[in-house]
Amino acid sequence: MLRFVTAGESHGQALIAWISGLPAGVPVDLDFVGRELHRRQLGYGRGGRQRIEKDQADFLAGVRHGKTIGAPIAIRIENRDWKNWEKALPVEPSEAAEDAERHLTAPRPGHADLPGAQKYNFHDARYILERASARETAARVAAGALTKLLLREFGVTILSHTIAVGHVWLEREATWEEIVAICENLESPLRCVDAGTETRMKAEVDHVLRAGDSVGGIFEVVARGMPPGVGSHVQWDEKLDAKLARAVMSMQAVKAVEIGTGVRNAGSYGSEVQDEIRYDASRKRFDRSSNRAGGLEGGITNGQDVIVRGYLKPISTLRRALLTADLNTKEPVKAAYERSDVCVVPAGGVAGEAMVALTLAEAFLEKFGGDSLAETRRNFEGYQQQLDNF
Ligand code: EPS
Repeated sequence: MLRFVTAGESHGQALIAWISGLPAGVPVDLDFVGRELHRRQLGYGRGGRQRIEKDQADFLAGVRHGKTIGAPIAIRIENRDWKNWEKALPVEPSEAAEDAERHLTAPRPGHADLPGAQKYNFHDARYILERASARETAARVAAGALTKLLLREFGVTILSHTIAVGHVWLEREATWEEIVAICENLESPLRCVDAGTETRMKAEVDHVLRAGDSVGGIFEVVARGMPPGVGSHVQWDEKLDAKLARAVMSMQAVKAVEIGTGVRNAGSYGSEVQDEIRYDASRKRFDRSSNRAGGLEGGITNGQDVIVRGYLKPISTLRRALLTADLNTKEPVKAAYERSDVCVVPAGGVAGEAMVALTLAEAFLEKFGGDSLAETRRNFEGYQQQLDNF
């Protein structure tokens, strides 16, 4: 059973990712993991924090001689910013810390600040925002990179690109080749495959930066190479589309998830939506003339690209602050502002890739199992034969 959790606060010592259930013998390409962490740090519209951090995965357990050993894997990612927060957030009780403490009592509308403070009975949202922060997605990306490496062994590649930033949309389909190219181009400001659209997206970010506002958008994760038959239609909690929706919805600031062109499909006729089936005798596989279903039918992969879109609301930390009520005085005040990003759509896409990879790997291992990569591969190859002879 593949499981993963994270620990860590935005300005604490470090982030921790813990992942267990990967078979033994998966090659762990450390450069690949580092590159994934680096990709998540990029993007036009990020705040000053990314100039402080240089995320690196320190493997504490579960990987030896460059391969997984079947044991739980623990990864540590240092927060370089911790040195600026040590006095404010000491582990031990410290009276001297009081001057350094950075209380936040004017909860930001849209943030976890207020419901979290009420739930944990703090009259200061500091501890809430520390954990609610999307800094945590660095740990997800590290864990997700390991599942990408597992899936890569079976010919699965997971990438993402930006569909919308604020009011600016990519108004055409992106080809797989374009998505591959834009993911390789680490200089691309917003990871949008269309240069003209990306320029307009940048202008949207510039606009909110000037206005003290923030902007959301849509990222699209595409997983190519998943075999048909992963996931299940038989029970609500076994449906792979549902698991993907939960995984992506769990990301900070994501307020909607779409599989394929699910939103548009709801307003179209059946004949315009369903993807017609054909048989490709050369590959001995069924195929489709389109992929509006996003590679999933009945909660099962159908062999087409798995396509998951995450809709990010604009970040709730605003320089031009909205009205709120103080946690202590209950008086109307302006919401707190502290250093923040104004647009995180490309970073959201990288974290979305990780969540999709973790979810697909879990379902993949449920179907093919195996304690060692060789055993998983035998099971996978047996199934490929079954498909060949179908
Ligand atoms: C975040 C606020 C900003 C972001 C942070 C998420 O951090 P800070 O308050 O230190 O400026 O940069 O994201 C990251 C640090 C990261 O690595 O993604 C928040 O409040 O969610």
